[in-house]
Amino acid sequence: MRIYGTKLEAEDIRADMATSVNGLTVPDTAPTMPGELTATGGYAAPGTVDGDIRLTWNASVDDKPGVVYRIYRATFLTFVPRAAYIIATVTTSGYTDSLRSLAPYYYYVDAVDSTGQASPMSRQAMGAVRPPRPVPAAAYGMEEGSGNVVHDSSGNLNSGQARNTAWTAGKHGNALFFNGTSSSVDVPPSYSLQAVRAVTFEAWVNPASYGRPDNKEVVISSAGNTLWSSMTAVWDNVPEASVRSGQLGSVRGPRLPLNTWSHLAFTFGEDGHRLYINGVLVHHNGLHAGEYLSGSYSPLRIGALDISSPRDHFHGLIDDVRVYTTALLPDQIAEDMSQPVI
Ligand SMILES: [Ca+2]
Ligand SMILES: [Ca+2]
Repeated sequence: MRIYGTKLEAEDIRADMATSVNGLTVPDTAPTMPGELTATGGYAAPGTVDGDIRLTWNASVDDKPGVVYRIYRATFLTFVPRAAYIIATVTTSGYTDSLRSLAPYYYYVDAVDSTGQASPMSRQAMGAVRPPRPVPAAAYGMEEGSGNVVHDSSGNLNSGQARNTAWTAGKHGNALFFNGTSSSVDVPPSYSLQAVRAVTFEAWVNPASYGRPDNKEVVISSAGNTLWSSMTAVWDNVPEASVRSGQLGSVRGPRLPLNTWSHLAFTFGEDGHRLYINGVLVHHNGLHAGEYLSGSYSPLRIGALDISSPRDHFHGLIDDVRVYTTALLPDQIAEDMSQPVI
């Protein structure tokens, strides 16, 4: 402790901090433990099992600049971090571990200061590369802006024919306006659209009205009597989705606002039906786990029901339609929401 009869300047205080009262140098302190270590696996590249795992942690605090971090990695949970496991030394609190595979990896991080003192070891984090992201069976950005062909950008050649629609500004770029009485986009059946065990429908919708009370305002429908979905404004004007003409029940959400863009996503898979609005799960019906769709050919219709004579027409704008024959996970739906179909 020091007591002065004068006011010290900052440099004097720092000088006092660095020396003890008896003139000895104050020992350097070790860095604090790197906090909140997380390891987040990215997707493997298509056709591979290789991807990146991103590590982040909270920076250590030390009394001097020049702290570096040592990253330890192993493939088994019980490993004890030591020098042989160090894969990298970095100066910032983040690291991308590239070209990992699908098996889990286990990590620790510690900090070393300019005098060689090490912090306590971080807590362990586990991360794994995710299997390649599902690719759509069909994806429509509706960017054409003229003509009647609506191109599929999935690579599966499932282009559609627009009937009685109008091009207009959309959620992202252009979109199609559906008049509520005769508009639809019709996509012929194809092998790539066969939904056998699972399906996902996604679209941005901007309803202009809820239509007649008996109108289902269909956004996407597919597979005739096998896969059926009406995604906005069923009998009481709320979004609803189902498969097999509703034989396995349905999922419903709160009414969508008119003249406003909302993102709708419907998934059906081994654990049932899920309906998401703006990326938020609003209804999960898991009662029919283990039941699957039939493998029949699957015509696809946007903006109307997929029967030979279209009905239950949607009124308003539709943009960025995606169809998968897998059930997307919630974070994958959020990714699609944030990215236009290109
Ligand atoms: Ca230090
Ligand atoms: Ca668009």
